[in-house]
Parts: sequence; structure tokens; C-alpha cells
Amino acid sequence: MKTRAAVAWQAGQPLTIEEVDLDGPKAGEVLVEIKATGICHTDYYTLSGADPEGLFPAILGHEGAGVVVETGPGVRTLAPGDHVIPLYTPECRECKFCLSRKTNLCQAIRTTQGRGLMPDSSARFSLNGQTILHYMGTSTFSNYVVVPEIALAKIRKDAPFDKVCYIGCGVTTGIGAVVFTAKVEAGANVAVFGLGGIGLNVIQGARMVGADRIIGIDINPARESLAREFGMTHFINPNEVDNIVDAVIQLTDGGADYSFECIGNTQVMRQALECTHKGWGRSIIIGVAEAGAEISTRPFQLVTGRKWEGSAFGGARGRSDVPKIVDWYMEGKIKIDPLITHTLKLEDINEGFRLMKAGESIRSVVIY
Ligand code: NAD
Ligand code: AHE
Ligand code: ZN
Repeated sequence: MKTRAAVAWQAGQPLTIEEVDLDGPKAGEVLVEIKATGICHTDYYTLSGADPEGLFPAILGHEGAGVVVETGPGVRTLAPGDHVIPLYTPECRECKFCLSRKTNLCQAIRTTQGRGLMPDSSARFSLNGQTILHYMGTSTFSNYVVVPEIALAKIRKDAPFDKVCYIGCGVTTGIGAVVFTAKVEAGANVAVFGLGGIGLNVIQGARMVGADRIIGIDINPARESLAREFGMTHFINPNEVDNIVDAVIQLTDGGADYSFECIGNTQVMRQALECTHKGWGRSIIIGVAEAGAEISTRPFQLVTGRKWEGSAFGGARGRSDVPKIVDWYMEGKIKIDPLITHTLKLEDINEGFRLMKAGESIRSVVIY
């Protein structure tokens, strides 16, 4: 079949809209009509050329929601008409990683996914005979995609696609880092570096679990009011204080219990670690830094009890946890609508990237 898609031909170039050929689902695969997709900073990161796994030409996008159109042989858990969110972190429930119960990083299809291919090492997209690669196993910048069954979360049918698509990455990443990775307890002090599409969800996750002080840090002063609406109690612009680490320590009687880096800046990762409390502070890296970047701190920071950790997809096990997060949204426990600042047509997708780079949007959502 044909599908309309935004194709990334090479790093640093705008996407172009194409009628791409799409092969049908093979065994264990599912054809999905994507109804809406968010644009995440990670799509920009890969398009920019900073991603060591970035391959071209490819169809980017990993924050979508849609409807099952057709299932391949052997698919048992999904049927045409089911509403789904594609998962860049699948959940096979059989691999060593899934069975460990220690991580959400299912590795069942990670190798082929990282090479832009389906699990049988072939691609389903092509144009004039040229292979177009998949991205993160999801490629939600295409109206139709083929996705492995283990990489689809089945969600309730009354959830609006143009909002819950954001649960495919940003919402789950931010809230999950608080709830699943850090397991922040009520009364804890939390510092959040970067108040974009991820950081604001960390803020609402911290409020949801009953954190005490929720300190937001961003160089963009325009982020303050929305962050307060989402639960931030104190705001610091690093450009307006002598030392951001000291500023957080002063506000938290010795340091934050938990900090979250939601930018992808290795200097800020250091600040986020060093502003946590001696003896027990935990700093969670969420931001994705460019190829070759490294983090550093004095080992004494760790010797004296601080812990440096990371979180991918918020530590969520997608097929199990994503439907619950959709329920939280539908029940009003979490907010999504105010974070979707722009909606676009597929042909205007490059404008979504411009808005993100300019700091003018939180999330842009493409509606097919
Ligand atoms: P975004 O562009 O929406 O937000 C980034 C925010 O950081 C902006 O508000 C910006 O003003 C602020 N900022 C930039 N430099 C700063 C500095 N020096 N100090 C303080 N604030 C600063 O991006 P996003 O969509 O929220 O994504 C954030 C990061 O998280 C990206 O690196 C993205 O790739 C990554 N990410 C990781 C995961 C994961 O699973 N680990 C998932 C999604 C996104
Ligand atoms: N390919 C990059 C790493 C990118 C990365 O860290 N991706 C996150 C999700 S970001 C979503 O917006 C992730 O889940 N990582 C775990 C994984 O297995 O990829 C690089 O640096 O190589
Ligand atoms: Zn993302």
C-alpha cells in the first residue's frame, strides 16, 4: 500500500512529504493507522546528526497513537479496530530483561530496531525501490506503519488520539521517571532541570506523588507560569543566580532528595547531581546528550552518598503501564491538554521543529 510520510533524507535537512510504499505486516507484526503524533526533542536530536544511531533516509517520529488496521500471522493480543500507542521500548515479557523485573529495557528487538529495521532485518518502507528505514521501531511521522505486536500498547477507545499520543513518549518519560524510576516519596524535595515537554511532566509527577518543594530550573523565563500550573513551587533562572547548585541547596536545607536532568546538557547533569543531598540524594538523567559527550564530577560526590542514575521511557513497561497512564489522563489525575501548544498538519511538520528550537512550543502534535 501507499502511505503519506515525512521523510528525513539526511541529517540537518528539512523533512519532505512523500507517498511511500509500505509492505504489509509479516508474522508477529501489525499494520497501524497513525491518527496523531507528537514531535519530541529526540526526533530533532536524531535529525540534527547528533545521534550516533541516526540513520538516513528514515521516517522519524516515536510519539504516536492510532488504530489497528490489519494483523499478521500469529498476532494474538490485538485485532483490527483496537486503539494503540506504539512503543519504542517494547515489552515482550519473555527476554532476560523483562523477566528480571529490574528494568523496562526489553531487548527482544533492540538490535534490529537500532538499525532501522523490523525484527526479520528488513524494512517495510521504500520509495522508487529505495529502502527507507524505520526509526525507534515506531516511525510515527508516517500515516500508516507496521509495528511488532510486542511494541504496541492497547488503550481504551474513548481516549482522544491528539492528546494521548503524547503518552507515547513525553508524558510517560517525565511522570514515569518520578513514579517508576525514582519512586519519589511524599514530602520529598525535588529539583527539575529543564521545563520543556519532559520536565513539565516530571513536575506533574512530583506533585502527583505529594512531593514538598518542587523546584523548576530553566533559562527560558516563559516556562515559569505553566510550570507553576503543573505543581512547581519555586523557579530559578540559572542566569539570574551566581551558582545554581548553591541556590538549590539553600532552598532545600542541604540539597534536593531527587533531581532530574531533562535537557541533555552534560554540564547541567553535573549541577543536577551536585545539588542533591549528601548521604542520600539521587539524580536521574533523562536528557539525551550528543554523540561523544561525557559526564564528570568529583568521585567524592558519590563517595558521600549521592547516586547518579538514568531513566529511559520513564522506567515504564509499555504494554502494562501505558494503558494505566491513559486512564490517569481520562480520570483527570494528570493533565496533557495545556502542554500541547500547537497542532499541525503533516505538511507543516518542519514548522513544529522550528517552534521547538525557538522555545516557542512545549509540544506540537501532527494530526493526520
Ligand atoms: P524541550 O526542548 O522541550 O525542553 C528543554 C528545556 O530545557 C527547555 O525549556 C530549555 O529552555 C531548557 N534548557 C536548555 N538549556 C538549559 C540550561 N542550560 N539550563 C536550564 N534549562 C535549559 O525538550 P524535551 O522534549 O523536554 O526533551 C528534553 C530532553 O529529554 C531531550 O534531551 C530529549 O532528547 C530527552 N528525552 C529523553 C527521554 C528518555 O527516555 N530518557 C525521553 C524523551 C526525551
Ligand atoms: N540513540 C541514542 C540514544 C537515544 C536515547 O537515549 N533514547 C532513549 C529514548 S529518548 C525518547 O525521546 C531511550 O529509550 N534509550 C534506550 C534505548 O535503548 O535506546 C544514542 O546516544 O545512541
Ligand atoms: Zn521522545
